[in-house]
Amino acid sequence: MKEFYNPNRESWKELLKRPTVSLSEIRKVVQPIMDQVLESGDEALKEYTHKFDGVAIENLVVSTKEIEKAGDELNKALKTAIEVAHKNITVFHEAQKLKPLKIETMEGVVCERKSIGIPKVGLYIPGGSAPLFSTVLMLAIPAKIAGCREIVLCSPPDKQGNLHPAILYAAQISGITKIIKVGGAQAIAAMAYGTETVPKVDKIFGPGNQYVTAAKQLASLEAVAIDMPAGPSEVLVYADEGADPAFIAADLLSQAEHGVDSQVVFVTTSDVKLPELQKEIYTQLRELPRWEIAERCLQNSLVIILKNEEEAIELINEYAPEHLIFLCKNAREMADKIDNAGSIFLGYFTPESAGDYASGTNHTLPTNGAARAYSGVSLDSFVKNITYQEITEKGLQNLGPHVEEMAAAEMLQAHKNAVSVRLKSIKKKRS
Ligand code: HSO
Ligand code: ZN
Repeated sequence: MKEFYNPNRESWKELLKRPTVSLSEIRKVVQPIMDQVLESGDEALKEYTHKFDGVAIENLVVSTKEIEKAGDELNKALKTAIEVAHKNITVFHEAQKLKPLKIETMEGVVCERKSIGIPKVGLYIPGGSAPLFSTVLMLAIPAKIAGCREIVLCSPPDKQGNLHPAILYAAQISGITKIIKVGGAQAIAAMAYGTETVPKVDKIFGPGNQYVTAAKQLASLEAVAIDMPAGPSEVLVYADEGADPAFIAADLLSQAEHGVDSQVVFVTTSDVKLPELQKEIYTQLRELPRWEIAERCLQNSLVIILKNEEEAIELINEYAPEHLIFLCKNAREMADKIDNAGSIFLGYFTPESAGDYASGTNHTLPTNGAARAYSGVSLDSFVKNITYQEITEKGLQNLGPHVEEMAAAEMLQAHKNAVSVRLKSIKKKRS
């Protein structure tokens, strides 16, 4: 990790730049795949699965039997853990339900707002070296609570043509029944356009590699919405002298092991013993099965030592981390000054992994500085709000003349007439 002592403010922007990749080259690879899926549907999906995943798939749909027996292949402790996570994520996302709103803005004029589940949603779950079955819970649970009517899950098969049983089990306990063995840009295209077996959806969710991200962006230019542009994982850890270097090291490594393009940043203002921390990082790193990935990620990562807490807050807000961990005594006080972060972890005993898996918050969060303007996935991501209004005769008499006035000033006579004809009719009835 590169160390920076009191970097001056002018250098922050450059210092905090993420190692970004340009998606324009990748789009050139992805576009023909998407076009092919649009043209030949399932046949294209099978071809690409053969080409990219190295397996010939007869039936793209996971059978009910496969889903039902997935639990038998998992040990009891893992099943219990998935169930605990399921419960906590459900409790937190249930609590996000908004009550319908109804208010009389003026006598006889009633305005309402009600949230409705997006009817058809598609969830993408990456395969590869680590099967992220936790992401199934993070997406499927809020989709169910929101009342989405059709939920389809796509994930790439392994060389034997199967999905990981933990992915199937997490889907099963979340009530997902339509699971398709397809990954990559072809899966995104299938959900965006629809094929014989994959229904066309209204919104696509979930992380993925650069091809999946590029496909989501291209799909979003057409008739489908996407959750957010997902980039490599990040964490910023802030610690005071009371923080155990073993905790700091473990938290930094927990994100570094995600991928070589992940970024971890350590910020402090106090006497955290950096040589001790560096030693601890390398001791823990040696023991990790994914040490090579984590080590390469650390090469892009930063240690920043600042003068005081105010400066630290400013730098954190400038960086807008996906995950922010406060390993310090005054964690709450610091957190209250943060405007830009995806999710904040408070105090010495709150590791980010808790939120990644099981505390209840969602782990699909804005990366690459998007936390300046975006929130992570939540129940809101799976609903849209419809507004309603109902106006009585009396209400139109109160409001109508003002609408007529405004419409006339905008030179929109037909708008004005829609009020005038009614006001005339009311007048006639009453005379
Ligand atoms: N930290 C990841 C989510 C995850 N971690 C899944 C473990 N499994 C999101 O930034
Ligand atoms: Zn993680």
